[in-house]
Amino acid sequence: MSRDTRLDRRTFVQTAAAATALSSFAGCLSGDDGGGSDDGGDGGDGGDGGGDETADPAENDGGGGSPEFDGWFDNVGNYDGVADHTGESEVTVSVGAQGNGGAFAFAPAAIRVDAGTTVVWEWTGDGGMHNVVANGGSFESDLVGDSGHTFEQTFDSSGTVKYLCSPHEQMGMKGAVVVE
Ligand SMILES: [Cu+2]
Repeated sequence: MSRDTRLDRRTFVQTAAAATALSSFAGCLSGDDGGGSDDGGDGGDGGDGGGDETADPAENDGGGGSPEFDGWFDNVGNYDGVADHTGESEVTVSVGAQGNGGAFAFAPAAIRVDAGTTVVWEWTGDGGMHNVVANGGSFESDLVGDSGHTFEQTFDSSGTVKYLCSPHEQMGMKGAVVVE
């Protein structure tokens, strides 16, 4: 009786130990391989989805921030919205007004006018030599530094015209005319 019982227990223990060792061994192998590749796959998919979702709002925010100017005024210190000059046949913009670390500004930087309005840029004489150059080259003034010098342009078609001063563009001497 007792011998049989001992034998049965030893057999059981050995079998159980072997089974445990085997299943642990197999479990480790299958766990590492299966778990590793599954996690990698899921992580990759999640990364792709996150990237797409992040990119779309960024584009929307950029467009919504300044839809008319596409970041044109991002480095223009004296930009303060669009000055409404509709209803006027002639509008004057200062060239060499204070701003952007010296007399390196157009003022107002952005104006809204009716189609057919003549814009007259008038040099203050401050800040050295300036010019008025359309972004895209549709018009360009002389490069001068004289107080009282003027340059004019009549805007007949609606749309937004961006312009800059060549020597001081990088400092933020830029402007825009929004033609209704
Ligand atoms: Cu300038």
